[in-house]
Amino acid sequence: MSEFIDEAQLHAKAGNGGAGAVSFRREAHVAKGGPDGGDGGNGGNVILKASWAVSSLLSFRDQPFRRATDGVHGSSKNKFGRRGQSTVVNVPVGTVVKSLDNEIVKEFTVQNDTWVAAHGGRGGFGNARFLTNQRRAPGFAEQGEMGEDIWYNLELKLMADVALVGFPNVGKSTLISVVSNAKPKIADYPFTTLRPNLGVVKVSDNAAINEFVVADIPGLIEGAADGKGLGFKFLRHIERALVLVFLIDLSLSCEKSPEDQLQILKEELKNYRPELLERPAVVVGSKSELSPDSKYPTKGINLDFEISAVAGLGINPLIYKMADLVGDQKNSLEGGKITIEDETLYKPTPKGLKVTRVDDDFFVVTGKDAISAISLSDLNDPEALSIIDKRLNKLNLNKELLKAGAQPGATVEIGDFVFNWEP
Ligand SMILES: Nc1nc2c(ncn2[C@@H]2O[C@H](COP(=O)(O)OP(=O)(O)OP(=O)(O)O)[C@@H](O)[C@H]2O)c(=O)[nH]1
Ligand SMILES: [Mg+2]
Repeated sequence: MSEFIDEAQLHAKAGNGGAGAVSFRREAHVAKGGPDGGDGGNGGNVILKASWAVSSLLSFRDQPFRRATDGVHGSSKNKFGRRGQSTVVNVPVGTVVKSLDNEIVKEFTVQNDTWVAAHGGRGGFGNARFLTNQRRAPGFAEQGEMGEDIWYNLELKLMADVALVGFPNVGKSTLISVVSNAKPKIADYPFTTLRPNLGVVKVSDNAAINEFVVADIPGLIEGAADGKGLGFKFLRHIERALVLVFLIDLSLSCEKSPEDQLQILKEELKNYRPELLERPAVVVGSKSELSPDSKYPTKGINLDFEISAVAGLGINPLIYKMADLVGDQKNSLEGGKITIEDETLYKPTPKGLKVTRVDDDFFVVTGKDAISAISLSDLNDPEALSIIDKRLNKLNLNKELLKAGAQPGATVEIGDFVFNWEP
């Protein structure tokens, strides 16, 4: 069913790091005690986790924004700020995560696989961290880092969890239209449906899974396995489904008795692939309101459910049964592994430092590490400046500026911090 691609966007915003505190111990006999400003807490991450509980990207289409909470600022007496809470977001197994320029950054192929979509910002150091023998009273602290704020494209090859199997005109499309978001064509003649329709069925939170995908497939007729009607082309879609629902027309005007319908359907599946009959299956009678007596003798078969999609009868118990069976099947899949053929290319977010030459004597420095290096609370404090200087040296700023063609005296901008460069 590779033609069914579910697409959505994710906007992941991780928590910001809390700022470090500037504080000094209060002591009765000293004007200013030693520095005791605590560190800020780290921001929470936005984490994606593959789960069988979800089958589609529908929830992201409803609302793409997922965020984690900020770290708390540090405070006096060396108190650390609490770290922000991470948010774990379930995505279907099989989800492919792409950057906005459509490069694959992550594929979820295994149940419970986790990946950080947006990293929380690091909490800033409090002024107590900057105490040295020479620097007895640091009057500055570090700002918290901003949490990552990233948009992604999500893609999923939708695979049916449940396939509706039945003769033409028994009400398959009507059923999917009442249980899911699918809006297929419905009409009172056979072969209305020419291509499979997929719909996502949402179930309430206390079920084993939150949602599952149902496929409404063109009707099967006798001889389908040998290529009669439309059925053969679509039998392969049934192969991938975890659970089968045999839909049997109970209306008295139906040409074939319920018994014949079920027998022929099973025979066709068997001729196509005998293993299909071992798949968990539910036998459902449709158009029940047209079958006057529910014990009508010609039914001749054991029905698990009787429903009327038009009158809305018996639908919920069927939904829960399908959800249970799908949940069981997913749990029993070994390691929850499915195969995805596309190549994985893992691209971590660029860190470090980058120098861009704007003109002969103006250079802009970007990069996560460069921004962190200058994120001290007081950029006028000479001691803070010497720390920044050391950090930028470590990142090889001088070398990079030289490479970019900077001359001594050039103006260099890093975030809000602008200075004249003296190597
Ligand atoms: N009375 C009654 N009619 C129903 C019910 N469910 C479906 N129908 C009608 O049966 C006809 C066929 O319904 P579809 O849902 O198109 O049937 P289908 O199985 O998808 O048919 P194909 O796509 O041709 O295979 C339509 O006229 C529906 O309105 C029901 O519960 N009661
Ligand atoms: Mg149909």
